[in-house]
Amino acid sequence: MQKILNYINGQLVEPVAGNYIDNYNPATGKVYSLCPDSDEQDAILAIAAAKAAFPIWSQYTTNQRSAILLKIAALIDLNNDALAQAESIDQGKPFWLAQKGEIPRAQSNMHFFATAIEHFASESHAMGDHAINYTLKTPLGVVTCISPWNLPLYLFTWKIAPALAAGNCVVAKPSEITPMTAYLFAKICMEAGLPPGVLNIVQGLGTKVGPALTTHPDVKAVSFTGGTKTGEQIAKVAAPLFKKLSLELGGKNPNIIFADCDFKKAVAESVRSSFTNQGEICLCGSRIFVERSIYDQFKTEFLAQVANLIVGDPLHAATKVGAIASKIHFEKVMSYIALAKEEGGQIIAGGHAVTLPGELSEGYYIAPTVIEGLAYNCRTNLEEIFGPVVTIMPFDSEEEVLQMANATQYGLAATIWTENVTKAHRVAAQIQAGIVWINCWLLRDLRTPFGGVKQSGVGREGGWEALRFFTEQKNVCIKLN
Ligand code: TXE
Repeated sequence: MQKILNYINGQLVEPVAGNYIDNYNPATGKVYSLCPDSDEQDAILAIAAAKAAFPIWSQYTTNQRSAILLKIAALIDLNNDALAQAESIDQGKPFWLAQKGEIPRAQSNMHFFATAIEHFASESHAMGDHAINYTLKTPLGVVTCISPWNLPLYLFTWKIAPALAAGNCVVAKPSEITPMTAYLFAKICMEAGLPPGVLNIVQGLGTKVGPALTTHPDVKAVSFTGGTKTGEQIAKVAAPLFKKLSLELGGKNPNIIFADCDFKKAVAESVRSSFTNQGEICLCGSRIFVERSIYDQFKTEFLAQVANLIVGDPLHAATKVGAIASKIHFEKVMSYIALAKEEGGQIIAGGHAVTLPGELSEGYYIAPTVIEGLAYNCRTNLEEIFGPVVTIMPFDSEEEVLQMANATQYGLAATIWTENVTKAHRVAAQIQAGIVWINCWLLRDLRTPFGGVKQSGVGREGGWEALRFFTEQKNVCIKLN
């Protein structure tokens, strides 16, 4: 049985206590590897290694740091298909999604910040001829990056790249549900010549290693992506210690379809935004609001396309919906389908688990599910399900749909379909969200600020925002005469 290892001080090492947890392949429901069951000792070793490496790494020029990060990006590209297969087996997503989307995005994350850092300059402000200010941007020191199981390598590198580029040393904690590609990434970093201790990866349960990674005095910042509840726990322990915090949390995103939309595009893209990655993307549009005059037509066409989505072996090219990432999450999603029925919803597509033949018979599969007839403010429409489940409902006015869309505790993303540009801008301005897509979904420019409002998180990632988060700014003012 393959043993995944921690990556500490430039070495692939066993957890100090020698304990491991089973790592499942969600497509088969079988254990296929072992993940280190690290504890506080491992976290402390990793933090110490990062601290020891910081004087060296922070003194590298941006060009030297950039060169190593570019090598890592090139090696991700070289290993794209192997990483994609590992990701698909570990997380349950279709191989083609990892191969064409997520692993190339991990490469882009590394490449983007390897080049951005070369243009992240200090600023100066002259006060007439009697004084001048300059603002230095210096790395923080040791930072921790904690990532979830839905887009494992994609989100892992999204945090690590800016942190390293800015000159910090990192202790990273991938999800215990999807440890594999972080382990393969460690090997890539060793091959690229990343100096020992600059990046350290501690595998295992967040509840076990998390507290040390979020409260240790040498940790200057915590960048977290995951559930809102866990974000709350981390904030509770890290905020009183005045650590910088970036929290990217859950979402319950509205997908608003006006009658004057490009109908064909709106339907096709709504199928994509509902069920890509089994709906396990916090940016998915899980609440579909359709203007009443086209509601029946949209619903008919939408359901026809949903019916064509093949639930299958994640490694098969025809599969559109793979396995749910874990048994626990499978049960959570199924419980929300049951709740929707209790709340008076009608299941108009899916609504059940799928049993596949042969060695996949014990895998975790759920049919793409569409539910109508629910109140906009029932639990099913307010709480994050994070699976292949969407609700659909009509609306009669802009005011009504804005009130329903903004009714949740979340505010991450929103999608608006209309060909009326004035309406698009007006509605986008009133949606409570950090990201709004108009006539598209998940179209990403890495320079843009990424993050949510309300209980979808605090802070922004991406572009200069990420580099600002991972640096301190010091203003020096010099009197000239
Ligand atoms: O979260 P958890 P999950 C959200 C998504 C969903 C959730 C899925 O909407 O709600 O994340 O991720 C570690 N101290 N987003 O269920 O449990 C844990 O080991 C320190 C939003 O995995 O929060 C794992 O590595 N760490 C996002 C990580 O936290 C702890 C995009 C996340 O686990 C910990 C993706 C603790 N006490 C998912 N407890 C966005 N907005 O971009 C757990 N962990």
